[in-house]
Amino acid sequence: MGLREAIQGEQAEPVDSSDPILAAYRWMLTARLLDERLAAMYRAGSIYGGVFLGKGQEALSVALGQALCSSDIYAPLIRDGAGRLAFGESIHDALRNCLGSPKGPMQARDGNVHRGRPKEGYLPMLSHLGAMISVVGGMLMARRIKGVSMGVGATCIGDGGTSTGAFHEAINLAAVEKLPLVIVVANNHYAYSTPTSKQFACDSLVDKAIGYGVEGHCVDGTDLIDCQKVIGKAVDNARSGKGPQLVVGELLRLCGHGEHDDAQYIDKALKSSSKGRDCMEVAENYLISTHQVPAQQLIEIRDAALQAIEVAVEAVSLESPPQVVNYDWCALATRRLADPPR
Ligand SMILES: Cc1ncc(C[n+]2csc(CCOP(=O)(O)OP(=O)(O)O)c2C)c(N)n1
Ligand SMILES: [Mg+2]
Repeated sequence: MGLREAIQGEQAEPVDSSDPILAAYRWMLTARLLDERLAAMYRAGSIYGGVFLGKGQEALSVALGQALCSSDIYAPLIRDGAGRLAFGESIHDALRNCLGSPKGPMQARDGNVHRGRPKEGYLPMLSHLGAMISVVGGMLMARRIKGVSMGVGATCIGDGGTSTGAFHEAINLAAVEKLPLVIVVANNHYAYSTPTSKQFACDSLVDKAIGYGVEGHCVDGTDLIDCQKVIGKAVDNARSGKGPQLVVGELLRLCGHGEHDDAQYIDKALKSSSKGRDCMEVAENYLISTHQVPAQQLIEIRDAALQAIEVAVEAVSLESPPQVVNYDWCALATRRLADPPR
């Protein structure tokens, strides 16, 4: 059973397979509005820990979530709200993690970033910095050894994450094993406040692909249409036996590292360059001027997304808090967490 079937009834939006561009826009917008709502709740003191947003990365993120099938493996990172919705996560589940509801996929153990449903091939991240590549690679190897259909395994990483040993070891082994693995790098030009010039010396991150013997692709991460085309091709390549694919999206994080960070260190020239474009505005302009979608329809999509978020906020806020004293602190791998109660 895929994620979408497992959470039936709580999806953000129905899938509009007749128009994948409009479907992607819905998920991007819902993710952006949900992020804004989470930031407001964090500032109001309703969310403990951190809140990390994906503002500016929605086009790249959604294109991967949308290119996958429900039987594939998907390991998103902290800025992948749009991809999560496209893969089938519900707004309710996203909120449950942040608000500490035991009905959430991680049963109130974790904050907004570590959430998933492993049984459905939707993995909670261990770390932002490269750990998930080897987890996805390991799951693909397990499927191969068991002789079950492998599908595609996909994960995301930041520019900073590509400098870690975890990244190197995992992509190297995936290449040797010719795994159907897609790694999407969101090059937002900063790892927290460290610029790319202090992270690596190659001209472009995609240059790393050839060193590992994998296929590399560049994409304008601010352009939904380009993201859908390039990531769609990378996923098709992996599915048809061409081995691991590395996709590097150029964009900018349009917010701080987390909501505690004002991002004043981001270079002004970069902000006003094409990399600093807001992918939501780029998508809206395309939808209206080229895709012939009436502006009124976009307003209706926004209203519907806002309403869906408010309905979910109200419902999840009423869910009982965890009874920590009586809680059975069994490990993640046990059946109870892998299959949370509905
Ligand atoms: C081993 C380790 N060191 C440091 C951190 C703290 N940390 C989390 S994300 C991050 C920056 C990651 O930058 P990048 O990979 O470019 O991703 P981005 O935040 O830009 O999406 C850091 C330093 C961590 N989680 N794990
Ligand atoms: Mg970064």
